[in-house]
Amino acid sequence: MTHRALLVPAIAIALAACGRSEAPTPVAEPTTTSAAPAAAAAPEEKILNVYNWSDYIAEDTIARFEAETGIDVSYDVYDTNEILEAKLMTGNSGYDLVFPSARPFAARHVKSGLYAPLDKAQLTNYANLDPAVLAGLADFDPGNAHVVPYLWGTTGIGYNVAKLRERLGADAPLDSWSLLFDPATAAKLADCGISVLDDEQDAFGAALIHLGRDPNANGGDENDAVAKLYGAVRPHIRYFNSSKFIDDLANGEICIAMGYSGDVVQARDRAEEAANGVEIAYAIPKEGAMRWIDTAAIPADAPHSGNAQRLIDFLLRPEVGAGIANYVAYATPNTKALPLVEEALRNDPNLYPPGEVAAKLVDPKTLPDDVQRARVRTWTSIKTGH
Ligand code: SPD
Repeated sequence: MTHRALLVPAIAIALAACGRSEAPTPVAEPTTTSAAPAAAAAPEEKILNVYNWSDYIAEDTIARFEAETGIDVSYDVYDTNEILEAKLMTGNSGYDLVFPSARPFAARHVKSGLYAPLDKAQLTNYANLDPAVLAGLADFDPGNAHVVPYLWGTTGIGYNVAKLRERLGADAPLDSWSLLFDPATAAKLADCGISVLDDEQDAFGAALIHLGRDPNANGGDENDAVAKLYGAVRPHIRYFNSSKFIDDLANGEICIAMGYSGDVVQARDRAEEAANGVEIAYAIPKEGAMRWIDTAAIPADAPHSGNAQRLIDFLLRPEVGAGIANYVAYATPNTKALPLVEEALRNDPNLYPPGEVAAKLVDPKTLPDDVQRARVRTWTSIKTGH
């Protein structure tokens, strides 16, 4: 495997710093969704360019695929949907397989004709996918023609158990958004380090849930309410970033993070492996949390779409899907992989939430364009502090 970038590419960081995390200019009209199936009949050169979230695949997945197929994989990573979207909107990204979150990202990409239709005849393992998950994606992708569910999770709180107990006492609840949004509590945690995701959708969602509001509400005073909430704790937040918190939690550099479920568990595991005495836990706050699903899709201009199909099919194998779910601690939508997932993960209510926990989870909706743009503007000003 070639790593074009092991970490988030510098160009992506530069784009983000330049405010490219704002909603991109909408693509004018859907182009076409009736192009030829993704897998071309002619043999392709044995190359595949993959662009995935960081910390989102098992150590050996790509090496195994390369050994089996002889396809040389170049594997780049990003840590926000906005970075991926900016590349796709620019066109000619060179990527053959990407992993957008379903709503609103994959939904608007499908609408804009950014993805090639899948050739399901080539996807021999497609039937392994949970039909309920597929049905949940079909409203924006009729017939599940373009995107394949990859992994899902929630956005909650990762924390250093000892440092929070030291500062908040033995009886303080550690499963509440108040840890981040109550100014008095955040002030007590500021010295040991608070981080927040650079994820407008989930950061807004968490704030609105804390305020007892609907994370998908629009048309009211949500932007002002969210800006005010973050404004009150902004001095206590060390940084906004969606991947750095994993190592920082594991090393004890920060003590609390708004984080993605599997990433926090990876932080816990890294601390355990380092035997550094840091104990990390993940909580879905009792007030509720955002739940999301990430998908795999082939850009319409992918140079090696046939190879991308082969990797999708490989990822859908039960043992491969389970290997990934075990390694990254996110939930798999692959019903055949699920029994192969380690029991400790499968039975963890924070990772595979049972009914009563799931009832508190909120799935993001696609908001009207003007509402979305206003949210992104508000989010940018929250982060920059002006
Ligand atoms: N390190 C992998 C993180 C994946 C998060 N994807 C979903 C983001 C939803 N806002």
